[in-house]
Amino acid sequence: MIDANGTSRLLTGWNSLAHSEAVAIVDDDGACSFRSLDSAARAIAAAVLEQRRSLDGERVGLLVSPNARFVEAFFGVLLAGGTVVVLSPLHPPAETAYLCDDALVKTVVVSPELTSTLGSAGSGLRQVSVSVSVGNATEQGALPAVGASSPALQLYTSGTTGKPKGAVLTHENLAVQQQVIGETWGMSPQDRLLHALPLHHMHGLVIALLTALGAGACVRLLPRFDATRVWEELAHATTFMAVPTMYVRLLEAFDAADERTQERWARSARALRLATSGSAALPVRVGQRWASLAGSYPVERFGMTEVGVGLSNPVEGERRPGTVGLPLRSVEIGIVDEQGEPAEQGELWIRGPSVFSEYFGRPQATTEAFARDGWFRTGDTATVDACGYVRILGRTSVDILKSGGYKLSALEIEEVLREHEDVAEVAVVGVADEAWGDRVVACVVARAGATLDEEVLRTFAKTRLAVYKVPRNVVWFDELPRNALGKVLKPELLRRLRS
Ligand code: MLC
Ligand code: AMP
Repeated sequence: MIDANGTSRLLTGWNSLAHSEAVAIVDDDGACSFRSLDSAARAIAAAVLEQRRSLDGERVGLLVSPNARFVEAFFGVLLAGGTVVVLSPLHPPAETAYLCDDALVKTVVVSPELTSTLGSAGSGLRQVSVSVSVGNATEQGALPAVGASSPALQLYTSGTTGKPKGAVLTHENLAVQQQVIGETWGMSPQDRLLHALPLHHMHGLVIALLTALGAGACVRLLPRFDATRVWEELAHATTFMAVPTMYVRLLEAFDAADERTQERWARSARALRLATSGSAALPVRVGQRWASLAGSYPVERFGMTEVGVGLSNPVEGERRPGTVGLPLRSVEIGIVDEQGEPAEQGELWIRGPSVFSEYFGRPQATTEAFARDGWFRTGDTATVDACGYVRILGRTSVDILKSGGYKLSALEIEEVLREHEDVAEVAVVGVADEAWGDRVVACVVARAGATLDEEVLRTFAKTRLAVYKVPRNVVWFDELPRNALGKVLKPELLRRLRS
């Protein structure tokens, strides 16, 4: 349906590239042009539509490996008028089942090699193979018109209330991001982005993949992050986007390499037009070490699932280590105290056309996420320096952690650990760590007489949670420090863990 804001610029942008023979994706199987991706996307659209005229925003799950097929499935669902919900093989069936239930997913587009990871979550879902024949392609005229305000993507993000929430991003939200991030970072068809980020989050999917494709650039999609492979592939890239943990890993691999390899790798890093860091704070020491090899400090920027990139250091101009730079041209920011009044240091608020519309099926959480006049509360504490560069000082909630760039809810992890019969009490905290940002630690009081150990508890958690949410360490306590109301004192726990 076309709405008051017109048709989807995301899809008109895609259609304008659809006849191009330029290479859009290079994966481990070879190169694909925009034209061939578009033909396959139309075949997927026909398969998910099944004779209907439009999916009218219906949520469709994507459990597709990170290669050209992923892009075909993504645009196939959008061309059919659907909303993409990205699933991940990093999730156990219990978590996939939760996401599908919450999003009311009825159809999943699946890579044949990932079907088994659906497990019990697959029962009751219609499964469409990502490799449907291009001969099925729906003619251009048969595809529905999709409006700018239609939902395009539902990304799951952890919050302070237990289970992850589905942030609904419209076609216009994504089109604005493609345009403004592309402009800010000077993305062009001459770029070749090296991509090793997971595709079930904002960074890998929108900030990296969609922005590059929207600019007509080529994306080298790696099946997963592997430091040596990334170094080798950098020689063919102009652009690289990563989370801080990846820079830490790259520097470790560099230090372990022989001198000739180091020289070669450093040459590739120096030849890059742009290397960005985001999703978590880049430790200044790590950024400086990268700069000593690559000749320039990574462009650090701030983003969120609900916003996309909000602020960035400039590509041309001064990059200030330890800051996330200046607001993008589409973004307004405010820094406010607890009463919502302007303050030198306080919560960062963001407003603008890239900000999401709602948490799916959670009107109360949506209302709470916004302050007056459409300001989105980020939950980050920030301050601005004299030149307008913003510095992120931390989160307003001790229960939101960032590990390797993934946002995690301590409460969600605690709930799962509490299901183990030998756990009497549990509190999950993030211990500051240069490699991970927050290292997730479970502080556990075991039931009397139990013979629980760290590995048993981690294995138990892995059957219920994505691997990256599973605490890296378990520390045993006789009792947890609590206040008079019985609430666990997490700052006190962290102090004890440090001592
Ligand atoms: C992997 N592991 C993690 C982890 N990633 N544990 C905690 N936190 C993480 N982030 C676990 C593995 O399951 C494994 O567990 C062990 O660590 C070693 O695995 P590995 O193979 O060494 O790790 P690897 O798979 O290489 O993963 C590291 C990583 C990955 C940095 C590549 O974490 C990653 O891709 N992070 C990106 C997250 C991201 O894209 N966030 C964007 C959110 S959007 P075990 O038990 O087997 O030892 C956003 C908006 C914005 O934030 O601004 O961008
Ligand atoms: P997510 O919900 O996964 O999109 O994570 C968004 C959160 O990541 C933000 O609210 C910040 O806490 C954090 N974040 C993103 N980029 C940065 C950065 N450059 N520095 C510090 N924190 C960041």
